[in-house]
Amino acid sequence: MRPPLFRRCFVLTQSLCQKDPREVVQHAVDLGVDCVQLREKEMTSAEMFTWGKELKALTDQLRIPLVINDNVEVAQALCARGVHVGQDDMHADDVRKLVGLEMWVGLSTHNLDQVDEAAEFGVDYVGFGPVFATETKGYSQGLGPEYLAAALAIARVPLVAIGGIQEETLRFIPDGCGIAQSSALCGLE
Ligand code: TZP
Ligand code: MG
Repeated sequence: MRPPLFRRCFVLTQSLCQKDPREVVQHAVDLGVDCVQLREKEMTSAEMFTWGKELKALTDQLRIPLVINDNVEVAQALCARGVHVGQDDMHADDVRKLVGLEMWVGLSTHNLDQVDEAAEFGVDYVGFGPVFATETKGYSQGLGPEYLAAALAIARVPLVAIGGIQEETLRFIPDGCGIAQSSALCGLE
């Protein structure tokens, strides 16, 4: 298996931050975050581009990669390091054709079949979850750490666990698995 591209990704949504998101990013990086994914479901592309440009300058300065959730055009316009899509977004295969081989393509997965087929789409990593219950996406139940271990065992590309990963749940994440966190980091004060 290829080495992971990052170990701890901050899934950043401006409105979830308790203080200036730029300060939150800086704080998160001090805690060991080595990738930022910009996830702004409520913004127009223009708003996302404006905010993303500022964030890109910051992540460049901090020397960590910036990944854009869902919006391939914004990812390209920002020269982001990667783009992350879900099962209901543009198909990962088509994203790859659009962005070429340089940009990372990440894909969210929620079961073993999706993890298995992701490698065929030429993605660079998969997100897998929700591993635990999370209010961020309204899941009252997670898939559980055993299912995560099963996903990791069959994954042919690096796998990143997501959903409800907090200080208390971190110990259930197996070695070799990356993590992605939203609320735990957006809530930094
Ligand atoms: N996909 C599955 S759960 C989730 C996403 C984007 C949200 C994760 O957020 P949190 O706040 O770290 O539980
Ligand atoms: Mg999506």
